[in-house]
Amino acid sequence: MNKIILFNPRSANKKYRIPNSILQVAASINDQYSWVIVDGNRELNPHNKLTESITNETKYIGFTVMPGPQLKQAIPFAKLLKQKHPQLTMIWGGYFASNQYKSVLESGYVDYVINGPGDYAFPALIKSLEKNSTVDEIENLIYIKNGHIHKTKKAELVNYDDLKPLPYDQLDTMYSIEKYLGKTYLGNKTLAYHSSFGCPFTCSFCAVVPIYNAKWKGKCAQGIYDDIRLMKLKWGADSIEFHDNNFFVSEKRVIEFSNLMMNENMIWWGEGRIDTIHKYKDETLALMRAAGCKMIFFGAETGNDEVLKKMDKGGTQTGKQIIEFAARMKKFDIIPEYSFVLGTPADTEDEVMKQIDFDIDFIKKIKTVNPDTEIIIYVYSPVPTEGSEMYEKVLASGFRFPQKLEDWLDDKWENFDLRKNPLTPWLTPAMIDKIKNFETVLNGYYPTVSDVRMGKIKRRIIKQISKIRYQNNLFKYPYEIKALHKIWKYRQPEIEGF
Ligand code: B12
Ligand code: SF4
Repeated sequence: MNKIILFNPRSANKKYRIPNSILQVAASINDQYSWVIVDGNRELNPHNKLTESITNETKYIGFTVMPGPQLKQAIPFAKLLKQKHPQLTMIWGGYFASNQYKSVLESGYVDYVINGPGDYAFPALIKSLEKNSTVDEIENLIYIKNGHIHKTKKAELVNYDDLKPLPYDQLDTMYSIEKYLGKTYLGNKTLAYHSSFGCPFTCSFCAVVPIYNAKWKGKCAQGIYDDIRLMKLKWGADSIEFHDNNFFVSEKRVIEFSNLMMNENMIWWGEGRIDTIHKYKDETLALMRAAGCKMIFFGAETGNDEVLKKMDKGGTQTGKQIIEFAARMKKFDIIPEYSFVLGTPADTEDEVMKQIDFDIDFIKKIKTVNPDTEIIIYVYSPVPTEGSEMYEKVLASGFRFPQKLEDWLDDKWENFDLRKNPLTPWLTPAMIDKIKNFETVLNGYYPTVSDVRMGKIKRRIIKQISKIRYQNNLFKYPYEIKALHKIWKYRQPEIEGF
């Protein structure tokens, strides 16, 4: 008896997390309608499970969709379900759906896209559809009206403290929560937790920007702590991954949270900005570490101040600061996990290549200052940040997103999503090779600490093998390192998450 089915398409082969996106949507309707979650990560045959879950009472089916591998189930399953059950209303949400709404809606098998947070939009939509009343006034909605795509007004940011609690107990009856708390570098039972919406910045390569327009709102420290305590006492969570786009916006919130966590003996990780946290007082950094903060993910992006400007990185981040901050984090024993975006557009091919060389050299400098710094390398993949200088350049170069939803299933667009090969006209194969080969050698010389299966001996062997290449910039054809990565199933946090 499920009025609503909520589907989380497979996103991870092994380390799957609590499906927070779809669970938060379930929370929004929990006291009003019957629902069931189908988690593609936990099902051998999710399509069968979806079909079995459809009862006479089922009227709505919601998919959460981020770019990349989730599309492999999302697209064909939505198409098949709609063909077989045309009476079902198909609703998509999540970053892919919000940013690529045009191809999603024009596919003909998705009826509504929730544009950003669904906490109020989703129950409002269901209520209207149940009453057969107009949906035009519902904020955060995109749909086709009279043959044209119609976007309703964006809602003010949701106040996180007002949201209904996540229905963990109900999820546990469908999929055991314990199995969602996997082993990571942080602990044996790591909880994925999301505590804020948006981000106050407007980096022109970032998919958060078109959805949140430089706004951020977070749950209060006490509320986060209460949830975490519950997960610790009930299911034994011993560590936390914060999935916020920017967990550290408010120093006050971080101090309050750290004070609460002081005696919990739990390790935690989150994402933040270098310039924001560089402004934190020394006492705050020491407090965070004492309270369990062991590693923080930062978008370093590039060491070139000119490119940082073009990226609209905002704030005060500079190349000099990125290096200084890596050294500062070492003092506090917090590992900075720096992500770089290589291969941004420039006026000439020569400039693009010079920029790649510059950043390779810059990453090596960071490693000298603080060898513990984890480096994540992405190749720049455009997101539709309309109006930004960078996106204008992208369009001028001839780059276009797929027009048809099913085109996203093509291998080349999957590589695009994984930020591995972005199909951007200004990047030549030689440039991609250089970035990839450097990444392989870097991961050989400095294997990520987040690969918990890789023991000391393996680390020593691969480091030794990669040494001459790394020290002498001999990055071409690193087949021997690639072979070891393959045999040892080296895990890349940039694809599989932390
Ligand atoms: C967890 C996570 C993952 C996990 C997947 C976890 C899982 N499901 O098992 C892993 C680590 C595997 C992953 C991988 C990737 N991810 Co990811 N991921 C996230 C992360 C950190 C959290 C998602 C989450 O739980 N959010 C919490 C919920 C509550 O928020 P939400 O998803 O926005 O949901 C709300 C609304 O969007 C809406 N909504 C969402 N779904 C639905 C569905 C319906 C029916 C409705 C009505 C509403 C609705 O309502 C929700 C409540 O308000 C986000 C960043 C973020 N902060 O969201 C990135 C993020 C979604 N990932 C991103 C990317 C790019 C990827 C990758 C493709 C690439 C990469 N290299 O990182 C890979 C590959 C994906 C894959 N394998 O499919 C980007 C997407 C950017 C873009 N271009 O659109 C994000 C935004 C990170 C970023 N800032 O760049 N990811
Ligand atoms: S600071 Fe991070 S999350 Fe915020 S807009 Fe920039 S890249 Fe996106």
